[in-house]
Amino acid sequence: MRIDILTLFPELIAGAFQASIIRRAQDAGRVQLRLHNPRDYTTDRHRSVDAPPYGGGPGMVMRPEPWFRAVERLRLRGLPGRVVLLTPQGERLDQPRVRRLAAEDRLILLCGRYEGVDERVREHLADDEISIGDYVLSGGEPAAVVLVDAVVRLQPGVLGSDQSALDESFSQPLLEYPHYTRPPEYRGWRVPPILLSGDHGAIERWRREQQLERTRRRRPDLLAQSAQRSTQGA
Ligand code: 6GU
Repeated sequence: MRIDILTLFPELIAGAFQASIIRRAQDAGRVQLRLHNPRDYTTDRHRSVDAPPYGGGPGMVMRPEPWFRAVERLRLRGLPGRVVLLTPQGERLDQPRVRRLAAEDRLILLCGRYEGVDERVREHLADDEISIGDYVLSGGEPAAVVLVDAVVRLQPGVLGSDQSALDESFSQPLLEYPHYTRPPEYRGWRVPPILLSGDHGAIERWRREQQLERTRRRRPDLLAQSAQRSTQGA
């Protein structure tokens, strides 16, 4: 999979791609990540990427030309790609959408700044508009890192075992059971004895109960969703 990211601040993102799973996925050739700056696609002397809003009001708005030029240039080489604008006004990112995006051959991510992007970019360039939650970021860059991480770890061969992606929270969708490792007692806090019992059936039942109990307490909305899905037969 190939992911192109357009941002005025590539340095906000670059570091996140240089360690751990995203780094390994690139090294293994599972994913190609490229950063581009819309400023490099301006045509005026001042390389201007924003301007005051028509109709007045505070702040600046990002002009459409650099975005269109950049995307059109990128598309001259390779697959067209799905264009995703990261904006607090987008639809909320969740695991089903992550799965759909992960199945694309190419994504082109546009990182808006909070003050706004000319409406013509949304209307005529973006295929999707995505937000990562109900809070305000100064720009789409952290959201792009979140999206890339979520999508890259679903690429075949990226996680140690393909099972790890399936088992986790939101694929089911229940929260994870609690995990423990050595030592069996730390500062007086013991690992639940059942995990040391060797009784695999009992361990599996305990983990399932923990998942349900945790989800009921912390995220009852997830249980409501999965109940809804099962009555819809989906
Ligand atoms: Cl994608 N952008 C901004 N600026 N704020 C956000 C967001 C995106 N998602 C949540 N908050």
